[in-house]
Amino acid sequence: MTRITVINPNTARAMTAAIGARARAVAAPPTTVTAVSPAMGPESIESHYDEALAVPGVLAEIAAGERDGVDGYVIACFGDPGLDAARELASGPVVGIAEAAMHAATLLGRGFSVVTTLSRTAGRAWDLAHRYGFAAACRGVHACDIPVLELDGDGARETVAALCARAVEADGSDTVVLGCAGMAAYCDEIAREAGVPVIDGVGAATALVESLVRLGLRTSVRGEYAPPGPKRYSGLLQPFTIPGAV
Ligand code: 5HY
Repeated sequence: MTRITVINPNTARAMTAAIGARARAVAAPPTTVTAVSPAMGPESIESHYDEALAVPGVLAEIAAGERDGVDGYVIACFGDPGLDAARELASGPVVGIAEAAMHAATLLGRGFSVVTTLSRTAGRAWDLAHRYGFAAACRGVHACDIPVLELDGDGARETVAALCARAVEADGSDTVVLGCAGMAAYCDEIAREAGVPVIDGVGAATALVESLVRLGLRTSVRGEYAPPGPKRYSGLLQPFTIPGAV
């Protein structure tokens, strides 16, 4: 049995439940999916400050998963917060939803548009496209300016769907990447209206982690993702001390 933990880095429980439902809809038995939110962190992630403060909670969930023998992880926030640090802690694969969605998009078309939440998060999406090697494939990033926790509100789906259609026309792209885990619930509906593949990172990342585990592939422990060495952390971070610190 493959055990995947899908981490919603924000603390919005309803969003975690929706993310878990989407991941379970994609995973195939005998894979089991557990969706979690950290006990600490921002209620939503819409700024660099939010993202920085989400990372300790993500790492705490990875450490808990390692104690429990979890096979792989999804970081279900479009900024992929803590992804590299999580890979230093995890023995199995760790995949971020932005990373997964962008990879999937480039397998389905030559150029993709990202439709995200607030305009201030667009730079992060561009940064990730460059980091993951998709600067040329990312044709545009468009913000619907709906706050993360209002994406399940009246009219939000319609607003996102209309922006997806406009983005494809404006960018000349042939796929759309949804730039928030909170959009996962209406990915299929939007895809039917958009007329192009619309990729939700929660589903893409879950499928990727499941496939990597099935292939027997794990995070490399050589080089940059080697486990962190023994070290003391003080104050609120004391629980993150790496055993073996003198
Ligand atoms: C997300 N924030 O997927 C991102 C989206 C964003 O709380 N979950 C969040 O706007 O960056």
